[in-house]
Amino acid sequence: MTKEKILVTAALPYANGPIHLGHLSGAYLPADIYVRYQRLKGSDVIFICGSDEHGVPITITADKEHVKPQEIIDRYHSQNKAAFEKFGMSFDNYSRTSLPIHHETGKDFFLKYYSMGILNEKKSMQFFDNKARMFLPDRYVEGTCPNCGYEEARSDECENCGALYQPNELKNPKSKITGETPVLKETSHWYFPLGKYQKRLEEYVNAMNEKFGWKENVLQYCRGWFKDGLEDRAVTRDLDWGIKVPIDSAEGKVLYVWFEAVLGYISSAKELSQKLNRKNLWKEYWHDEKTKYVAFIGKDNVVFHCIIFPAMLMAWNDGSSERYVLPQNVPANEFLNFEGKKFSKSRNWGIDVADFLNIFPGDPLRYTLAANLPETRDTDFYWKEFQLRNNSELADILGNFINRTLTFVHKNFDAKIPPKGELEKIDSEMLNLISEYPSKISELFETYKIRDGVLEIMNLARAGNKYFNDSEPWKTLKSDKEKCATTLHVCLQAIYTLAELISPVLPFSSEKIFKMLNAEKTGWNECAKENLKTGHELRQPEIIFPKIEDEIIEKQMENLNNNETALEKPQEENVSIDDFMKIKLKVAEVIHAEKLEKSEKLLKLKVKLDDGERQVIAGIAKYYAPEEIVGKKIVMVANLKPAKLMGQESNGMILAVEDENNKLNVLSVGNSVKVGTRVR
Ligand code: B3M
Ligand code: ZN
Repeated sequence: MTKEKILVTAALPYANGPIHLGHLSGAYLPADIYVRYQRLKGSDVIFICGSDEHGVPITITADKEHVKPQEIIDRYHSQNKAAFEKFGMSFDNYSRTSLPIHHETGKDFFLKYYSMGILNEKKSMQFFDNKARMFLPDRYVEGTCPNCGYEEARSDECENCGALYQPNELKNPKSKITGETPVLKETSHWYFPLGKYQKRLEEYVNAMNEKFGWKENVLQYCRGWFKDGLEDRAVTRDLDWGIKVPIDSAEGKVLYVWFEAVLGYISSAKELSQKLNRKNLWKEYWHDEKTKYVAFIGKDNVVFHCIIFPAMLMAWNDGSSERYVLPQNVPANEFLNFEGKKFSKSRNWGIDVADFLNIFPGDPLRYTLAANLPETRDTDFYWKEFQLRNNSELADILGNFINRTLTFVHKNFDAKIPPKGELEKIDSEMLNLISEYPSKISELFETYKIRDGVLEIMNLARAGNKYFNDSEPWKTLKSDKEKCATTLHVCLQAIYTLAELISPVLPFSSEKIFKMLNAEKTGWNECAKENLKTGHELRQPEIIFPKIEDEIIEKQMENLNNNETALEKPQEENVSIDDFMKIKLKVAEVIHAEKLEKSEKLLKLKVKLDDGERQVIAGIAKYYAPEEIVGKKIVMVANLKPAKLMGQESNGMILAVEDENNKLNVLSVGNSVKVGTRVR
């Protein structure tokens, strides 16, 4: 039988800050468990990752610290690489996008598209800083929002009120580099014609989903993008940090970071080939259509991995006989929060991976995260839960089962595997249960239900404890030694199987268990067989999962709360009823809606109120087609100061809420409510 060839990638973290537990839960831990599992299955798998070292945020950090971007990426590349190792990530290669091999790869792709004639060059107006003599990326320009007057608004979007506008509408623009007023100047960029691939992409996503079952959350994101319609995307930027655009007329331009970052998966595999001195190794995976390619990412990266990257590979494949495989599955996770709030570096909310592992080394973190992976919805890390999972599951269930069995055998059977005598019902049932486990867990891991798999493995340890209790070996030791021997024999088989099945999740602990068993792994499909022969000698048992005391956890919680820096936002204050009543919330009926030209996000609405009709510009175009919103009775702020958005008058604001899929839902009321009714 030929082994299945599997290529696994995990999102390349930005070398712009330390990774945190949320990153581990989102992409890295599930990827590592999956890869370790596949290796035990005997699959031919390579596991690829690396640092994403370009992009504007890195240059901003460098500016802030008055150092070169190189210094920032060197720092965080080595920090993150070390943290991953400590956490037990088993990448075959951890590369960097600043390496020449990656720059060449990025340029190759650009030139391929360029020579195929599929890139469009388009002109646009962008802010230019005369003093710094450079075009300013959006995040380098700040000004006053034309809508709400917020003074730190971005060049085309206001964080405060959500308004979107053209750069020339921003009032008082300032360059964040020099503080000078930038001027609008024409520049040109190359665009990848994503829209042309829409039909093929939809077919691709549907086909993969039918064959391999994509996750519902991932499909929803994709469908949302398809529904809005894919548009051309600029693949170049005016910046001097990144991969230089490899054509003469592109002085001062680099490839857009997302365009080249995804190619890091290819260049990292190339680097692995070099390191192993097997020049074509990477091609054996990337250029073999039978390769199963699985890309692990967090939910914010879905569009890049399910739409843009596949389109880029399709485009390459159209123009080359060396064809790349597309992702067969992209099992993206939702987010992990920390004690009920989003991780935040600036607010000091959360904990670095390295710091965590210094205090709690080894597997307890992997277990807690794995048992609570945000596979279908956002989840939270809580210190108390971490303690509970360690103490009541790792220590009291798994650790206890192993420890009581091994100590018993050491004490009463001379540290040797006792013989299996005649089997009673309870023994055969336990052996049966053990034998079902590898395929049971396989089914879950193969379908990316990593969390369920982990919890299910723990159930085998639970069953082991129950079997031990029900068999009462401490009694049969005196009354029926043969039966007692059988019980311990079966318990030891269970421990062997557990040690192997849990090894993708708890690699460090699994190693310790095998050491105590004085045995080696046999592979996933063999691990439930009788691998420990009667008479085989065991080593000294040790406690694998020490309990974590209350004080230690309390100290962590205290640190967290003490270190949290107050939000820059003003403290929340109660408002008086008079204040509230100043805002006129009213029911209005949408009588007309149309897309606003040149805007992906805005709909132009005509609404009817008790005092007549008016126009409102609403940022809901991604979520509602015009015909879907017409006829709805919605709730709006009727007395908001008029504003101009993209040159259009807007009189009022429509209320909406975001659901857990980040989709905006407009607040609406039943048809029996009259237009103009106040909401209070
Ligand atoms: N660096 C974004 C992130 O870390 C980005 C991923 C790149 S994957 C090619 O979320
Ligand atoms: Zn604003």
